[in-house]
Amino acid sequence: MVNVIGLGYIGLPTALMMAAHGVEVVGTDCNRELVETLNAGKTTFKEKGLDELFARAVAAGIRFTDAYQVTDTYIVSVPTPYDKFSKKVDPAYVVAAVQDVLAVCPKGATLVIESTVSPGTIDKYVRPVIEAAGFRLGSDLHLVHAPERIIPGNMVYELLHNNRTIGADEPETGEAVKALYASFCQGEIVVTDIRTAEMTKVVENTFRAVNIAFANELAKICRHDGMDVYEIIRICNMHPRVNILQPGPGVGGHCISVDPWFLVGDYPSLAKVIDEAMKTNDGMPDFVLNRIHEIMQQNGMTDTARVGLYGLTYKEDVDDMRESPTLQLLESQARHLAPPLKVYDPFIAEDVVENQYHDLDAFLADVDLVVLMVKHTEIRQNMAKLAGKVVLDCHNICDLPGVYHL
Ligand code: SAJ
Repeated sequence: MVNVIGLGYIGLPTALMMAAHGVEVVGTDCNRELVETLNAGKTTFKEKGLDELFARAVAAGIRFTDAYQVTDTYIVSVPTPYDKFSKKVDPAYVVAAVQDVLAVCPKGATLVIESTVSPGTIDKYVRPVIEAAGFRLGSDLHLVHAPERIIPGNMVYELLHNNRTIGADEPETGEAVKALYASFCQGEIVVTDIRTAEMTKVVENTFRAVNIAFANELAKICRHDGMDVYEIIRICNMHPRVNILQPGPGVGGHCISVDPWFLVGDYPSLAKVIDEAMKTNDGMPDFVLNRIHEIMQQNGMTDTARVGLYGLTYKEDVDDMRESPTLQLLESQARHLAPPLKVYDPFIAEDVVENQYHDLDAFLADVDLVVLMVKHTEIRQNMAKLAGKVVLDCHNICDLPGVYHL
């Protein structure tokens, strides 16, 4: 039996996927309300294919509880926040979960950490806790790091098809955990050591962050001299060895906007390109704010103009607002005297900010300048409704005449 600890964005789909593929799974989370919701037959966030997967897992016998189980395999998938000032990972939740596992687990069990951690975290924070509890690593407890790689918005597909990395101290343990993941994973599963697994995960997200920062910097250069950044990137990407990502209003989410900072925090004098890239991405909401003011001036709009932000989530078609560029922009805007911004997002049902709307038509009826912060499918399907508005399109998705870009 596998006990999955932490039933959030990664732990829940992983637990469900294993259960749906014949593994006996118990999901544990310290949040009782979350456990009750799952036990009432409801998922806790929106994700393509998740409800169907949930139904399959429940039919296969998955259970949810707040209690840690006595079993031979544990998968820890709890959050790893980072300290905004030191830029270092905060391993407190991982360490607490490991301690709770150690309190119940039999000798010889395997403990898999799925949470993303900065390179060296397992050596520095996890091994000492295990040894202090009287467990000998490699015999009393087998330690593994299997970082997740699935992208919100396409998690269920990617769980099935992505390649995976398993870092283990002993190759036999790595192979055993590989067999467990192979119960559902159709991708290649590479077995390596723990430190390498930690590093690869953070490097993958850092590569994407730096590439996006490059696109964002190009957008600024092109804006400065009136060039079309999208056309330039499109043509460059026709070269067989060039693949530039897209500029945007900022980089959000709990991964690309966080993980690269671990490297900056741990190697401040070495991680120069990464540091600059992260600052470029973090500066994008302010860049958008400046664009809003420029466009208002160009259209003779005064400070009483009605300006609306379309989108609150960190990216399209998810309900996750962590590190959202829109929230960052609103925080910056609050420091200025300009008029309050109106906000709407079809994925956010509860009121989280001031002047928030819950209906697209009502929102559009109340704004003159619309800023497309997120490219949700909903707005792509309703572009015609933007006719007659001044539009700042931060994702190059609107083909109405006269639209402004980054
Ligand atoms: N973004 C751009 N331009 C782009 C692509 C993305 O501005 O061309 C922005 C998005 O709008 C969003 C942010 O970047 O605000 C991050 O979105 P994302 O879709 O690039 O990535 P995440 O954070 O949802 O998921 C990433 C993925 N990592 C990689 O692709 C290397 C995913 O595979 C990881 O599993 C996930 O991080 C994670 O959990 O670490």
